[in-house]
Amino acid sequence: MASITGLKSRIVFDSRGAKTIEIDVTTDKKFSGRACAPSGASVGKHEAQSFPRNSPEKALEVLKANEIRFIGLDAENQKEIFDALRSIDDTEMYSVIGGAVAYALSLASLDSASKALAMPMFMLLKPHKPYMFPFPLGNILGGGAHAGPGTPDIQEILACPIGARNISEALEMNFRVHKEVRSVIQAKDEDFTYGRGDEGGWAPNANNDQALEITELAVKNCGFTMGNDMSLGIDFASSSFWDEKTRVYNYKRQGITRGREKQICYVNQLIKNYKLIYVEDPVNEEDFEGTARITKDNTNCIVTGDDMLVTNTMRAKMAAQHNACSGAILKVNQAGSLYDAMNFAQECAANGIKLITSHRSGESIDSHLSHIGIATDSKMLKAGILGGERVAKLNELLRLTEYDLIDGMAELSSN
Ligand code: 2PG
Ligand code: MG
Repeated sequence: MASITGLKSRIVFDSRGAKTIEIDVTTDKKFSGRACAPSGASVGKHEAQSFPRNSPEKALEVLKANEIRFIGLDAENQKEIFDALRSIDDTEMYSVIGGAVAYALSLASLDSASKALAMPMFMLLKPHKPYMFPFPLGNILGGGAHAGPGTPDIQEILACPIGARNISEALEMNFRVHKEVRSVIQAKDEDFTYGRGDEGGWAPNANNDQALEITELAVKNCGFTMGNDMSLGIDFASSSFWDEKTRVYNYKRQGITRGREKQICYVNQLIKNYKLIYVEDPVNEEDFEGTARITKDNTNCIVTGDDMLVTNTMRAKMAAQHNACSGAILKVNQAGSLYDAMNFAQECAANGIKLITSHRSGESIDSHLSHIGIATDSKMLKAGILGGERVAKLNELLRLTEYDLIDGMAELSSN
């Protein structure tokens, strides 16, 4: 056991320069663990609320008034941390203490326990083999809420190096494609300024279809065979351009709208044309039925809920009832604490829904995400592409090869 003997909390800034919360947890008076809460730009309606009344200061105030409740707890035991959080805040969305505190406290505790017990975080979360490396799902090109005007309405075009034999090769393949995408954009647009979105993907002046063509060409130019070495995916983040009043998907930047049926057709067509291995939030976050149709018609594609499931166990149950998703994004801060997120992971696994552990668009240089990806048997790790806060997670995967415990790359097709 690693007993919590001290807590320190502060306001710091994330990769977008927004205020967030960082917490240090000390165990046995000498082992210090740290975690910093990330934040999203495309936020699901049902996610945990980051801060009470949108105020990081208020969140710290609530934590400081209740610090004593965490002293003496076993830092490894996430249920104890969860119960203490719930003794302060029993609201559905952590609106009293805020999801940011729930996130940072639970991760910092585990980090500290990992140091006290001299065991990597992933082993504390999952004590037994098998361990596999998730495939890095690299954000190659994007738009939407992560980039400015003129960029695609689709939030992210993602690369997954399915033919990679090991994690190092996988990362290298994604970086190569990312670099080549820049050259392809440049050849088409001499005014391209090398602009990038929040997660490092290129942000060109291009519509959705052009963006996909650019990426496909870059994959070919690298000498990779689509569907063999490399596959593509898309995070539509479609709730961010779904207009509830007029009930259309408003592709503002492209100057067109699509109704529900047209959107489903468009998604199916893109999956077919580009042999997409992965689509995320292809329809709005409440359309379980539409997602179920896309899932049923595309058994070779991981149809994933992010804004739809918000790492919430009840939403995972709803998806299972509707047969709505073959994949689920796991973002701890959407759920609040690590305990909440691990429950969600169990629910997904029990229903044969594949997990994809994910960063947020606003991040820190923490690398805990990589441990969570391995411990939850995630098939993929969505961690952006470039920028110190993104590469921190990818490099941690490389460090973890030194444990000789991880048996290679995840099996993408099995459950
Ligand atoms: C997403 C994420 C990460 P955000 O939509 O999947 O890419 O973005 O953190 O802005 O929700
Ligand atoms: Mg998403």
